[in-house]
Amino acid sequence: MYPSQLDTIVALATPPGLGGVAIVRLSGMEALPIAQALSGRQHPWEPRHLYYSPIRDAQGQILDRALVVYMAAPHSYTGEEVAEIHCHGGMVVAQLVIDLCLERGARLATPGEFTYRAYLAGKIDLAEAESILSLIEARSKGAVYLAAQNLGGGLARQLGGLKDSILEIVAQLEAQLDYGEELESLDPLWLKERVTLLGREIASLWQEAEEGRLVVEGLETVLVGPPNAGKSTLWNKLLGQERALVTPYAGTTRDQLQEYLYLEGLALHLIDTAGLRESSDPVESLGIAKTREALERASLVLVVLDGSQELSSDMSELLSDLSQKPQLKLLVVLNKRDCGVLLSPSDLQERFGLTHVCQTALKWDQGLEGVKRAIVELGRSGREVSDGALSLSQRQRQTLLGVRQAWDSLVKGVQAEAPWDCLLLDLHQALRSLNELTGQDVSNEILERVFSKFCLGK
Ligand SMILES: Nc1nc2c(ncn2[C@@H]2O[C@H](COP(=O)(O)OP(=O)(O)OP(=O)(O)O)[C@@H](O)[C@H]2O)c(=O)[nH]1
Ligand SMILES: [Mg+2]
Repeated sequence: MYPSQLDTIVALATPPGLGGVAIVRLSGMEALPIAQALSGRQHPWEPRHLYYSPIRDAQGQILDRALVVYMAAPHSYTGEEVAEIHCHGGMVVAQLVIDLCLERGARLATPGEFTYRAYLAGKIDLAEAESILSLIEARSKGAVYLAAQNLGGGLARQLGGLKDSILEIVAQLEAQLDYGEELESLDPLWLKERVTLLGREIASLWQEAEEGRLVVEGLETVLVGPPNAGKSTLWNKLLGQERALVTPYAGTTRDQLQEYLYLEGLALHLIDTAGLRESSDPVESLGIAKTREALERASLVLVVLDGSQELSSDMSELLSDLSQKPQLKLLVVLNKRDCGVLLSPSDLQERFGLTHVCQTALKWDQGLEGVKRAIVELGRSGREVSDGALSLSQRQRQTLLGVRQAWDSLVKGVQAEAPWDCLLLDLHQALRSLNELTGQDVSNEILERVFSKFCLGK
């Protein structure tokens, strides 16, 4: 997948562009000789000591003064010889330093190659590599802490106990198959109890992963309503910035706008949509079709209505549809209170069995706090209490689903008193999926997929 692992690789470890400092990172056998050549400093090179050195080009001309550090194998991120040159940030300096490294025999690293080498050297397992990616991509404080839990092999440890328990059942069943006559027969009650107990553990892992997904991705929250009701006004006010266009003309928003919002620790993926109405304008109609798609995916819907107007039959239909979806959290905002009140919260609550209705005059900042409180209350409600949250990549969630499915099939088998070898098939499948989850048993294709997501220089 990657070009030769024997090469010394180089890349910018910090984001490109203007900045105080840029770090050029080298890994491989030639890392130290190249750093020595560039800095003109032969020895001593104490590992992990920063040396302040001029950096010279091939003609001996100084192009920067930098801090250079060397990390001896195997005590480095990649487990190899590593050197880092902390030069001045900017568009050109770091690129020139990289060019000098290339001239001296290094090769440009491919995205994720440093972390891939760390994985090959056994410095980190695949689950840790994925957590490093989650950490880099984290958009909230919660997501950072969650990803950090898995660094240092946390996930493998957490799942180790479950794996041992499954292996214990496997050992018992295999012994029965191989030496059945010589052994005391297995107590079916013991088996049933173990399988039920571990099933509960797997279900709670799933719950924790869902909780984690919510922290990382945010609750899918969609603003809908008729045109001109004030959806974009609300979207802007919640985010505290004038991002969406707000005009007195109905049909202003067409493309969906999305942002992440954090309210009292609750992460929301907040989507502003085109107002729902019959429209002959083809562009607006496309926007409206997208609104309907977003509604299908939503976990929380904020229906924004102009409370100074009668409820239209469209909106009445929408409210009765949405209020019948059992999993959906629904908040109705009756806006434009300053223009009069034709829709009262109690009336709507009664008609549609709604729990959360707010009255606002968003243009004048009235009622915004109430909307925020209702969002937090709804966002937190109905979430099953679990011990914690688990940060899993999409790939890992998929494998955890595999564990669940194998276990469901096992439970059915145990209930139907299926033969031991049938039960063993499910148990082995669950183990395979668990190993895949922690990255102990993965194909090259999966490795490639994981590492290709990294940015250059990581
Ligand atoms: N009087 C009054 N006007 C408001 C209030 N909230 C929003 N408006 C105005 O209503 C108009 C429409 O607001 P938007 O936020 O663009 O409405 P929208 O629902 O996003 O509209 P579309 O994107 O066209 O679907 C703008 O002129 C706002 O300034 C309010 O509480 N009172
Ligand atoms: Mg709008």
